[in-house]
Parts: sequence; C-alpha cells; structure tokens
Amino acid sequence: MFKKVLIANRGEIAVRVIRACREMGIASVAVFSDVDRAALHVSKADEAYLLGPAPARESYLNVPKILEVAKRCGAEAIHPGYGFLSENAHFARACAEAGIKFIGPPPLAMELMGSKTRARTAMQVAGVPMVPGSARGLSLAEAGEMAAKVGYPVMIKAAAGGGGKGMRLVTNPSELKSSFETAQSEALRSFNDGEIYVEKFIENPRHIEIQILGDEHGNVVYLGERECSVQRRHQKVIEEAPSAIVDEEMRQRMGAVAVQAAKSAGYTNAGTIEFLVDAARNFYFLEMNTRLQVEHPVTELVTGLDLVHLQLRIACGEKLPFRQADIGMRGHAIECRIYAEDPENNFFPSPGKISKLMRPSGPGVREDSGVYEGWTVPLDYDPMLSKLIVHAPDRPTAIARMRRALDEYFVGGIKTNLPLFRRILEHPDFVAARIDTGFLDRLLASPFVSTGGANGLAEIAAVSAALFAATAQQKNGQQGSAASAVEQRNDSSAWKRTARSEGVRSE
Ligand code: MV4
Repeated sequence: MFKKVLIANRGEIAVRVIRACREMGIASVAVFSDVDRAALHVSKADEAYLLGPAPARESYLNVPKILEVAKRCGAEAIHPGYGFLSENAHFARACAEAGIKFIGPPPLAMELMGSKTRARTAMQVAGVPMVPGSARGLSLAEAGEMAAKVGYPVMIKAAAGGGGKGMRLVTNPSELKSSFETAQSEALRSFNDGEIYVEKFIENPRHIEIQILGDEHGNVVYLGERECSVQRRHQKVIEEAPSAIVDEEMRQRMGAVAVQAAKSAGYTNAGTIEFLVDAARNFYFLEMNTRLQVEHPVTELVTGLDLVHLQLRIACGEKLPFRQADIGMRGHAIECRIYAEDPENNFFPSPGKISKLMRPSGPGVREDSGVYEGWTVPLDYDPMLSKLIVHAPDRPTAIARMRRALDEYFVGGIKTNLPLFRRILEHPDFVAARIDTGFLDRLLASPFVSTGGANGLAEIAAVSAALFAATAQQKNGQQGSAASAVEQRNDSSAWKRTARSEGVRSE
C-alpha cells in the first residue's frame, strides 16, 4: 500500500479522503490556498502545503505547483476528489509522467468519456441503450436532418459539455438555426470546442446512475443505483439509494449495461454511469463521470463498502476483494447537500463566519463536513458546507430519520438551504417517490405554507441558549435561578418552554 498520499482538493471531500488514509495507515498530505489556511482539511491531514492565492487557477488547479509539492514531500499518489482536476486527463497524464499514481481511471478512458460524441459512439458499439440521435458532431444542415428523423422536440448538446452546459431544447424546426448557433458559440466560448450533436428530448426524465468499480486486472462490478432526480439548475440537492422505481430485475439490467460500458472503455477505479429514465422506465445512457462523486456515501451506506478504501487499493494494483454475487444492499440511504446559500434570495451564495454550529448525530446519521464553528466560509469556491446522510431499514423510516436529523441541525451566522430540505421531505410527491428532474422546480414555483410542525428545534435551542446565558444573571435576584426553573419541569421540551417564556416563540 502507498505510504503517503496527497489530496488535491479541499472541503468535505478532502477530509473524507484523509479519514480513509488514516484508517489505512497512509500518511495524508493536504494542500491549501491563502484563504484556506485555517480550513478543516488542513488541520486533519498529517502535512499541509500552501499552493498559492485563492483563485482556483493559482491553487487547486495549479498542476505544476501540486506536482512540485507531491515530489517534495514524497507522496506516491494523488487523490483528486471531485471537481477541480478530478476529470482532467492532462493532469492524470502529468501525474504518470512525474511517477505519481493518479487515483482514478486511465487518462484514455477519461478522454473518451470527456467527449460526449466519442462516448456515445463507444457505448453504441458496446450495446448500451442510448437516446436516439447522432453519435458524432453535426453541421446545422445535418442537425436539421437528424431532428426530423428522431422527431421534435430535440436536445442540442455540446460534445465537450456535460452537466447541462451548452444544451438547448428545440421544440420545432423554426427554432433550430438560432438554437444551434447559440449552443455552438456558447460551447466555443466555454470549452473552446464547437462540436454539436442532437438527441431526441426525453420529457421530465428521472436521473438514475449506477456506481461501478473496476480493478486493474479486468474485474468490474456494479454497486447499485442512486436516484438523483431532485436537482436545481443541474445541481443535485438530494440523492438516495436505492431508487424507488428500480426493482432487482431492472437493477441487474442497468448494472450489466454499466459493467459492459466500463469494460469497453478500459475503465478502472470508481466511476458512475448516468442514465435518463423515462416514464415507462426505459433507461438511456447519458454520460459517464470518471471520478468519485459527491453522493458516494449513499452507496456506501447501503452496500457497507468504503469506496475510498477501495479506490486506494485498486490504485495500488490490488484485485477487487469481492465478486458481484458478494455485493448486497441493505436498507435505504438519503443524502442532503447543505449549502451556504439563501433559498429566500434565489439561492444566492451566503458565505461568512459560522458563529454557531449544532450538528445532528444519533442512530443512522452520518455527516461528511468540511467546516467547523468559528470558521469563515470563503466566497472563492463552491459553497457546499457538508453532506447530511441517513441510513434506515426502509424509505419511510429514512425520511423520518432525515427530518429528525434536520431538526437537530443549526448553522448560525450564515444562510443555508436547511429550510428547503424540510420542505422537500414534507412534500407528498417526494414522500410518494413521484420525483423526476422537474420536481424541485415545480416545488419552488408553488407557494409554501409552513405546517409549523417540528420545524427548527435546533434553532429554538440555539436562540434560547443565548438568551438564557444573557439573562440568567438578572433573573437570579428576582425569581430564583433560571436553571432550576427549567429543571423543575420535565413534561416536554425545556428549551421550547424557555424560548416561550422569553417571548422568542409564541406557540
Ligand atoms: C437530456 C434531457 C432530456 N432529453 N437529454 C441535463 C444535464 C446533462 N447531463 C443532460 N441533461 C439532460 N439531457 C435528452 N435527450 C434532460 C436533461 C436534463 C436533466 C438530466 C439529468 C438531471 C437533471 C436534468 C435536468 C434538466 C434536464
């Protein structure tokens, strides 16, 4: 096994990888930018090195600097996390040339999947079901022919895109020219690559993805699916495993396709095949993500496997320690991505100092966090603070557990999207698993009337604690100690009563 690994990332995923290294007896090396000197991942690692100023180009995307640090400290491998350099084939190649193992797939497989048209061609050859459309770049005239062939509405997509960038919906032939040209210039500007292709439009699909693992000896397994349909602007908000609409038969078919896709691409390490699933439960290859994903914990909880341990073992040349038949799935897991953003102000980022942090715990609760109380969330990077993940025997129990965990969670000093999750988890469509990629937009467009329920117990507790501390002194002289007044009553929540008596809450 490696003796020392550098983690070329920050935040919760850097902490996640550092934890796996510690458990495996591997020394961990953190890197950080000027504004991340006091970040959590820096204090958790065995060593930490400054990369440069805050802008990612000069720090977490600075390939020469990262390789220089790796060589200087004697790291044998680099884990890229997600985002930043994780899907950059040039970086993977530069690591190999520097004699450092990139913990991920081979550069060739990353490049293949990076081009959506090349990926479609390869997947078609491998027999992977595909949305009808083209498998190569098209001229405007060819796009018109293809659209007529598959039938409107169609999606115009950038070959270098993915994740929703450079994508246009075209509902009739008269819109094709302007949409094509807009998508092309957007693609040229964003990716320096104007290649465009066409697919039939699948209306309100579900987004369901299959986790795979491949070793460097030709073995590939699938670890079931994740339901990721709850999204906003192509950002996932909630993920779960398993999907309520996937039964064992469908799982096996999707899994076999995903394994075939990975094998035909020469893929190794952890990867994810994304599928669009239509209302009739037909599934179509969308794209492959060549990295460990944000939502990997829900798969870990239902399979009982540690994906980062396995990534490290695979990168070291070990064989997968199990076969497909050995992999089972138990219960249901849900993840909420907690962001420093304001749901009441169009989800505008809300970085700043975390003045108070009360985190949930207890049975079946996991939190993968990159922050701590007193830390100032910088405005230079993605504002995800942490991931709250629950595991329970079944979906209804997992939903109840997540609601309970959210009620225990309080973040003071900055705005977060915590209130949004309470809303989603109470929504009848979510509870009934009637979710597709349009669910969250529909929910946000509808007026919201709070049911009052158990909303924000942790918030009441935090406010009450502050008031208690501020007023206990003067109360002492008047009507005895406030503490004893609280202790005397044990019928319901003491904090709630204190809040009520202080006029914080009127119920
Ligand atoms: C589609 C589609 C419908 N039909 N392609 C959005 C992200 C990008 N990776 C692909 N996306 C879509 N491609 C066809 N032919 C609908 C989407 C889509 C979507 C896909 C997955 C998750 C959320 C989504 C939200 C809106 C649109």
